[in-house]
Amino acid sequence: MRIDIVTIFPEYFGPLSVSLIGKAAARGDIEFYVHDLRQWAHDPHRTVDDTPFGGGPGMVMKPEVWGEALDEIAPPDRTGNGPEPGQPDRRPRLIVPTPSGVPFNQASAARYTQSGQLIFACGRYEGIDTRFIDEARSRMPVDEVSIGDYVLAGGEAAVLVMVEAISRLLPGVLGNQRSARDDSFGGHAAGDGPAPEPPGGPLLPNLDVLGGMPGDVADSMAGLLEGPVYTRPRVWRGREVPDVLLSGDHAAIARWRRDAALLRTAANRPDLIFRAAADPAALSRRDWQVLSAMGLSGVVGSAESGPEEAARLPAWSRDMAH
Ligand code: JEB
Repeated sequence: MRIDIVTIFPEYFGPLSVSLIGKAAARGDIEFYVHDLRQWAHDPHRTVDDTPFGGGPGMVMKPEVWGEALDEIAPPDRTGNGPEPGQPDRRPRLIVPTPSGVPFNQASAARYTQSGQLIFACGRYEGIDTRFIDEARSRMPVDEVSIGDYVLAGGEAAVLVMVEAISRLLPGVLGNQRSARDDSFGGHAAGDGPAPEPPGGPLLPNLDVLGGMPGDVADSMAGLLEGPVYTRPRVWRGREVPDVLLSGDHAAIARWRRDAALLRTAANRPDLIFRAAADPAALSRRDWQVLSAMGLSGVVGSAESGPEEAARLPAWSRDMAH
């Protein structure tokens, strides 16, 4: 995959030469091109911003500079035509981080691994003149995305986050292909190929649009956060590793991990419990008993077990789930 990044702070992307992503880039599995936007500004001061029409605070990035950058990185003739019918869209895709974008998530990351070229446009100030986005959209797929509900000073940090989430899904980038699939949020490695839906339909939030792996341990945990993990020593500062993890009883270990994942999910992300509750296949009778025993993150106190428990989850979790 080729990744182009346009920014007024190219130094910000030094971390891309570090760790697994750096090694993948050194091998040529990912090609990074970090461009200084100011190379497309032609005045003596290399100006990239101007005052907003209509007034208001701050500055807005000029469309001409961004337009020239895109013309050079993705020439119009390479981007104008859509994909062949039935073929994946291999055109370069422009990704513009913005606080008003659609949420970027694990499914977005998995989808982006299918592109041959991603172009990230890092805004600063109050953002980029919207006519640049409109122009780009007439030439190629464009996504305005947000990495979360907080306000950054520019797109650079968001691009580092997205590039890391995407890169670790590329074949050969992650040392251990398995761990990309076993994560919370059901990521998988690109090139794993499609997988059948689990019985009862896709589990939530396995938002992985490309499918999971049959027989994958992640399948049993799809829709839940990861539970706690332990390594040696068996006792550290008086704190013991739970005996079941040393028992060699694989069924008991799987059940213990499932319970721990349920408890942590109910405590930290009740919205995910609510979503799982809407899927008849997602939670077993035993799962419901575990949730009831803890009072569904302290919200449900009943001993009954079944989807009716979901009605007791906080209203905000219902909103988040939809
Ligand atoms: C991304 C950006 C700014 C209004 C206020 C401040 C370019 N989750 C996110 N939060 N903030 C950003 C983001 C993402 N993705 C983000 C790009 C830019 C913030 N700003 C500052 C813009 N508009 C400028």
